[in-house]
Amino acid sequence: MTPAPLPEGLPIIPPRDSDSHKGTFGRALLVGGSLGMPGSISLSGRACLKGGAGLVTLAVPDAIINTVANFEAAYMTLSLATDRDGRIPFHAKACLQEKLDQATCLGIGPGLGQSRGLTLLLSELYETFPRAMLIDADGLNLLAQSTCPLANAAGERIVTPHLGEFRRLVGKPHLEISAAKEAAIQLAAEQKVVVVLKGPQTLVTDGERQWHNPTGNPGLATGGSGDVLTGLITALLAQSLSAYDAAVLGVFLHGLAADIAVKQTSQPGLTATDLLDFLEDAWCDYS
Ligand code: NPW
Ligand code: AMP
Ligand code: MG
Repeated sequence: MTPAPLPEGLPIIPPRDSDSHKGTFGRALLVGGSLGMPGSISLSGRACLKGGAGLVTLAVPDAIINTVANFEAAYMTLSLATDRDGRIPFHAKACLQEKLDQATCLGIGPGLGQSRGLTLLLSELYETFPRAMLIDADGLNLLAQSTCPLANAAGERIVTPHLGEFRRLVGKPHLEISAAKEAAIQLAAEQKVVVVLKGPQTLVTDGERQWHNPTGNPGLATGGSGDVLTGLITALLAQSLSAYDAAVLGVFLHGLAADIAVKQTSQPGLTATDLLDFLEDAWCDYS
């Protein structure tokens, strides 16, 4: 069947040059995972590869390194020693430094958990990492607890909250979706970040532009689907898209993969792991 025409305003990625190599498509660094949640960052990692990043490294707590490494052979892993609570401590930044220096972009948060040390680490990375950085899941909860103003960023920043996470981020526990969309536009404009407010018809905004995403379906209402989105947008950052373009194209392809997937899996039968296998179909419809 012929795919539907692409909507106006969708960012275009040019075809790959025949002389390109893996370095051309960027080095993505993903930080996350904890005991009980090794799957989240693994899903992000594979999505990042399927999103086209040239090299992907996952930095995870030592307790889950084998589980994460066994999920996918094509990404690299960096094992981080944890504190007594099983959380990555603030001083892990020293172990991350070499990878941070090499990274084209950084994605942080899926399954990370929360602690005082992690709040300090996330704030430090937010304020000092000089290239694009995406913050999701527990990374958003840490940001909500941090005293670091969102505007204090050393590079482009994307936050990808669902409504519950957005309410925590702005400290308004009763915000309804329409008010949240207005607040997201205001937050993006005031703090100079890209906000991806996830849900049905995900909103992407940089405060000036808004993208109301037309793809996706309730099959995505399943654990781990947001973690896949994190990896996908991070992959697009690795390929040098601007933060806004990476977020728009990421949510579009993520939803499109789900729309293609449910024709085979049904909505209840779709899992985040299945979704990864349909990202390639989404790319085919896009190109
Ligand atoms: P309620 O009561 O359900 O209506 P949390 P999380 C509310 C990791 N994961 N979409 C909701 O309200 C993530 O990466 C690991 C969603 C509830 O009060 C995170 O690190 C997996 N929620 C961590 O788990 C697979 C909405 O928000 C709260 C909402 C926690 O992330 C799963 C839920 O938010 C998961 O990805 C909306 N549109 N609107 C793995 N395999 O390792 C309101 N809410 O508590 O931050 O939980 O999103 O599951
Ligand atoms: P998370 O809650 O972080 O796992 O993210 C869930 C992902 O699934 C986001 O990309 C949402 O936009 C998407 N999603 C969840 N529910 C729906 C829905 N009913 N329709 C379309 N997309 C959805
Ligand atoms: Mg999530």
